[in-house]
Amino acid sequence: MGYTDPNGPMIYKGVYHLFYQYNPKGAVWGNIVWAHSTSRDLVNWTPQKVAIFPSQPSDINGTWSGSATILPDGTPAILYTGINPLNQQVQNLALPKNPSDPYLLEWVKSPKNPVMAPTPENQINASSFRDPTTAWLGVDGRWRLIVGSKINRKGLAYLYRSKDFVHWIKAKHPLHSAKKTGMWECVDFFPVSVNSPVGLDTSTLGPHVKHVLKASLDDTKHDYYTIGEYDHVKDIYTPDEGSVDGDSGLRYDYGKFYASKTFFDSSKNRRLLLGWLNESSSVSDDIKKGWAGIHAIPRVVRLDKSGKQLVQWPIKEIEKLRTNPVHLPSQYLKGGSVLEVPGLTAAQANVEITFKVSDFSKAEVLDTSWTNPQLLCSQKGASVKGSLGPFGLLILASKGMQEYTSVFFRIFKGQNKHVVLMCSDQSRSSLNPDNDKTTYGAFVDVDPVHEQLSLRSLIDHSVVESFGGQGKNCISARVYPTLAINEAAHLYAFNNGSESVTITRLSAWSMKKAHIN
Ligand code: DQQ
Repeated sequence: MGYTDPNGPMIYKGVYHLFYQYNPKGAVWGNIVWAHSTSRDLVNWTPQKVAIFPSQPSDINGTWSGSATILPDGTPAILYTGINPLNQQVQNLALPKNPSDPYLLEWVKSPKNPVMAPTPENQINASSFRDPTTAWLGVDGRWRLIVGSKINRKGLAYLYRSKDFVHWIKAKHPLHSAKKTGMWECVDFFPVSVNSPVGLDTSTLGPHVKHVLKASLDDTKHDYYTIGEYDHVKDIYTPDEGSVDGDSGLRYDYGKFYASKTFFDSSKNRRLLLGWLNESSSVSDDIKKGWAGIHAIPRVVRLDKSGKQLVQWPIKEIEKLRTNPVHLPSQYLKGGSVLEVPGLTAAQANVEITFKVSDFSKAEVLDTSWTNPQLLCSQKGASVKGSLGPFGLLILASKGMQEYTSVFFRIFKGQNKHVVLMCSDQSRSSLNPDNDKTTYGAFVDVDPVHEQLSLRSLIDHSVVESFGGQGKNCISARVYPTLAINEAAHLYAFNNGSESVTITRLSAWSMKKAHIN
């Protein structure tokens, strides 16, 4: 069975709902329906019956991604992309059959569908018009939402407005567009607070609010975002200076993470991010194992103090799976040394490690041509000795080190500050040659002279989700060890630099199994 994009996440009457693009017939993409799961804690999930499936002309060839909006009377409405008999992408509305049911098992499609469609007048490209967002309510009482598209290589977010949520009119101008970015899939648009960590309802406007626009770029299969200003009178979004559109801009995650979507969790005043982690195994291995595609652990997203990027952190609820804590005392980790974290089910664990570096005199100089962090991480993998780093974790490691995934830092001397590189190196993760073992990496905006360097990794058999610099940098990887499995998996801290570093904190927990589908 295969699944991909998270769709329509919401909380309704105390129940979290997650729908997702699902192929009931196999571990590959196809036959797409909206499968449905519910949860009270975002950790343990109950599968429900398929919520939305092809049944009308406006979706007979597919029920693709979309979003939920909670209307002012509390009713949730779903807008999703349907594929019509001409294989055109159109937008459809569905409402719950019985709004008093907190599980929202039955959905009724609007007789007015499709509610947005490409026409000769609007000139929308009918094969690139999909994934409506959660709508927000303007001060003029009209709803707004965006739908991703492209015109040649220009990616864009068409803006639609509606008074009644049923009749939608395309605005003259898109909310935003950017040249040479290709198709924008699964766009997301939401406010973030400038001076508070709390999340905001999607319709929030105000002086202390910035907006985030995210596009899943079909060309690169990564989720990119900018931070900027939303002019709610002109209905135009402008990224801040230095907030770059497209594939040289910021990413939610520098590993695998796609087609993500946020929602406002009104029960805890936070904005949560859900994303799809696809496989790094071969299609034939996916078919053999019978499933493909998982979702990342939900993350809280907020604006960083700098105002220049988001920070993300796994939801607090995941901590209830923690068991058997292991806390190691603060200690030096000499250059060339390895330290096992004992007493863990290392194949299913949560580890938090913090490093302090005191002597920067030997830091390698950052060559001005090293501008691509992912490339730098693959050239300077875990086995390449440095001076300040690589130091970090060896995850899902076999006893003889035939297999391991390493997540680590390197510190360089830049022009007028030190530069921290964070890498997730999968090159030795498995003896199976058929996996994609690309190394991932990104620079982390922390000053190692004044701040300690923290790393948290959530490990779950084939998944390693790592958060560097308190969530300033996230890298998720899929790995398929053949030896380092279950009880044979180990976890180590390591330092392969010439200089010592201090581990000021090392806490790890085995993680219990959650109830999932
Ligand atoms: N997946 C859906 C589309 C979306 C794409 C189809 C992104 O709606 O653009 O399954 O992964």
